[in-house]
Amino acid sequence: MALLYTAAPARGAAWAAMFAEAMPELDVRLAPDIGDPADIRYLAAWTLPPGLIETLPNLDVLFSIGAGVDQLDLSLVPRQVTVVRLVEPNLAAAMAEYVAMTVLALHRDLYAYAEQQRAGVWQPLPQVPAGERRVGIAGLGQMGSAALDALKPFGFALSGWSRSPRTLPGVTCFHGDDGLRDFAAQTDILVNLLPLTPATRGILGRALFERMPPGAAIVSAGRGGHLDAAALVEALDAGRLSRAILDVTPVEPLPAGDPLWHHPRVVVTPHVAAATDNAGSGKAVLANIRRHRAGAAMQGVVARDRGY
Ligand code: NDP
Ligand code: OXD
Repeated sequence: MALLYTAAPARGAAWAAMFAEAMPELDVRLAPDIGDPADIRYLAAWTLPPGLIETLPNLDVLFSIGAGVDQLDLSLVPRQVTVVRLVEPNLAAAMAEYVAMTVLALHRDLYAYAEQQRAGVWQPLPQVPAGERRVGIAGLGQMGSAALDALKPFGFALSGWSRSPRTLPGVTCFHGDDGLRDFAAQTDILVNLLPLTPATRGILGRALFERMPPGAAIVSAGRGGHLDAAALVEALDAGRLSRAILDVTPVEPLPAGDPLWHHPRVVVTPHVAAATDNAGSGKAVLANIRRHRAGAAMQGVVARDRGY
């Protein structure tokens, strides 16, 4: 019985050492050293190397190295293979930090003060109490819930949007396509933590921006495919939106010369909001392999019809 690992080599080495101790009966193979493909029951990947999955006749589970699975072409994955995304506390904790950092920076005008400093301007801006700042989280899963927990102590007026109805203490919850309209209309800072699916592709676009209150800001740490970059630049230039903080961009790395690099009201970080942690991801995958071998439900199983 073997696990084939096909992503960053340093993490592969860390996993191999960890698994050798915790589950010696599992042979961890680091691509391209596949050995006998018939031994491989588990595959761990960020993206699928072309032509690989077809050569693994006994594959049971495909583990994503990240929380999202859109980067894996699931049409290549045989129906009998279970796809599992990463559910791991360090990932959620890192996302909570990123959201707290960016929301507070927007709320307290940090970027405006940085601009003023560059211009040598000493000018206090009006301070809005947190309770009057409406922060909306799109996506109320592992990432969204951790972000809400991090924001609660500041006293923001919190709301959230999901596909199915949710009830969360202290959070005004919206759901579904109809709920999106009302959610957007009452959100000053919108944080995107959605998975990328056919239903969410391009969601950060003109229709949404037009529903948001004038001067609203967005933070996107979901996926680049959520964003219509031209609509964003148009909304920023028209003053409809005040700022955008983007951890994910339609093309990654963001190409040289892309207008997002130099737009004065856009901040770009290079897809680092929550990086997969070597030890934490290894522990999570190991725990899921144990569950699978015991016939128990694994954590993070992807509903392939929903795409997340
Ligand atoms: P989950 O699957 O736990 O949560 C997804 C949430 O999105 C759920 O609340 C779900 O609704 C909601 N959702 C899905 N589709 C829709 C829709 N069509 N309309 C409204 N709501 C929808 O995912 P995670 O929280 O673990 O991760 C979310 C995403 O964050 C990942 O897919 C990945 O793209 C991104 N990510 C980015 C990272 C980075 O470093 N930038 C790091 C980690 C993750 P419901 O509750 O009804 O199911
Ligand atoms: C993820 C990511 O999906 O790092 O985990 O983006």
